[in-house]
Amino acid sequence: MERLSRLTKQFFQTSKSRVAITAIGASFIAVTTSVSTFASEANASYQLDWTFSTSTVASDLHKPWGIAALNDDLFLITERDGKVRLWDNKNNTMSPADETFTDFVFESGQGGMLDVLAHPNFAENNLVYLTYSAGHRLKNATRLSTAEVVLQKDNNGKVTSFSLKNKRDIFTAQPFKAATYHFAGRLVFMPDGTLVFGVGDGYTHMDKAQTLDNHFGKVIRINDDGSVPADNPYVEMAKKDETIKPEIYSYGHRNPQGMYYDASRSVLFSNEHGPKGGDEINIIKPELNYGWPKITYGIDYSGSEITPHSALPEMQQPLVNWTPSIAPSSMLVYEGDLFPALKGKLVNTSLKFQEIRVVELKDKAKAAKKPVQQDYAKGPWQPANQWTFFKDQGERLRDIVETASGQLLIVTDSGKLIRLDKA
Ligand SMILES: [Ca+2]
Repeated sequence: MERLSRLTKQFFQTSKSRVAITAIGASFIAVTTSVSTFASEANASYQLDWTFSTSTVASDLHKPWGIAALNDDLFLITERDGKVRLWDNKNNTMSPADETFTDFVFESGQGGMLDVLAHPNFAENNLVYLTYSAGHRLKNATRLSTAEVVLQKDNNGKVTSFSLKNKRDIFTAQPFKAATYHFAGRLVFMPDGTLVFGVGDGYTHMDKAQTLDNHFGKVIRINDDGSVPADNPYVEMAKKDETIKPEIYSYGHRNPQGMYYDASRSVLFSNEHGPKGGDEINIIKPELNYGWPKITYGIDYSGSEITPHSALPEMQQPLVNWTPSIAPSSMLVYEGDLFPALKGKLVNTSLKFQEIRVVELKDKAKAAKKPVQQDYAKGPWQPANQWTFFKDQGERLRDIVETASGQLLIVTDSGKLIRLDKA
């Protein structure tokens, strides 16, 4: 913490101002554009040359949590009370909220409307997936529903409004619990068409992350209709023991946040919240135990020890261990050409550290120029340099998505939608 605070003071922003975008539509505002040219370096041996302009294109969202592309120009944004907005990134317009989900979403503590993701065949089926906490204070759970997006367009084909219809619940984490912590919920489609997402340990159910008779502290994998894929790791076990949950893909998680399938490496990445210290990036593989709460590099918020172990046999070590905790919230692997410096790097958003944390991975086999012993989960990948950007915004960054042209869109807890573009 000490070292990072010191380093972030080196961060500065140039004062170059750019033209603000004209406001269009009901609730669109565009505030500033400035150019950020330098980052403080978390533990880097070279400077990452990432220069970008920053525009706050909306600032009246209610605790936005998820943002997802429907196509090149349109994005859905969830708000914690269950409302959903449509952002037109070409015309810079924000729709009025759709309220289909507000009666079904339990907004309290860390709960509420969570993530949104479009079906890979969205252009044909208009389907989106939404996660949220359902229930009430004494009995709640992470739930996943689908809905169809209906777009109304004017004569020029420009979208004028949207609505959601045919809400259908396809997964509810079991069992229900009390209290309103650790729901996880970020969604990702795998290349085989299955849908993967985390369910948190519920905070008061951390020990259940180690057993297969519940969904707490798990990464879940289901088909796009909610059914269980036949090749899930515990399907056969569940046939013999009905207490086993066949939706489980991996276990021993605390509160998974960002999830991203990196097609170039054929790897599923996730970051997750540790307790005080011990935040992690993991490469997620089926049937593996990621250790929580038997192993962790963190301690309890009270300062007491959760476990004496940071490593045990048959439990995965994190790919990246962030101690102190940066509180990651989402992640992507940058694939675009707009910011060449970011290509192939892990771009993580942070709540507590209020920054974008860029992580470089190194292929150790390539570095050694010969085959090396590979870990089943991690393959040849190991973390190299890390850099911190965006600290000057003073915002808890909640979700990030890359547009077709390589821009980055970020939503913040204070209600902003910020666009990073070429400087
Ligand atoms: Ca772990």
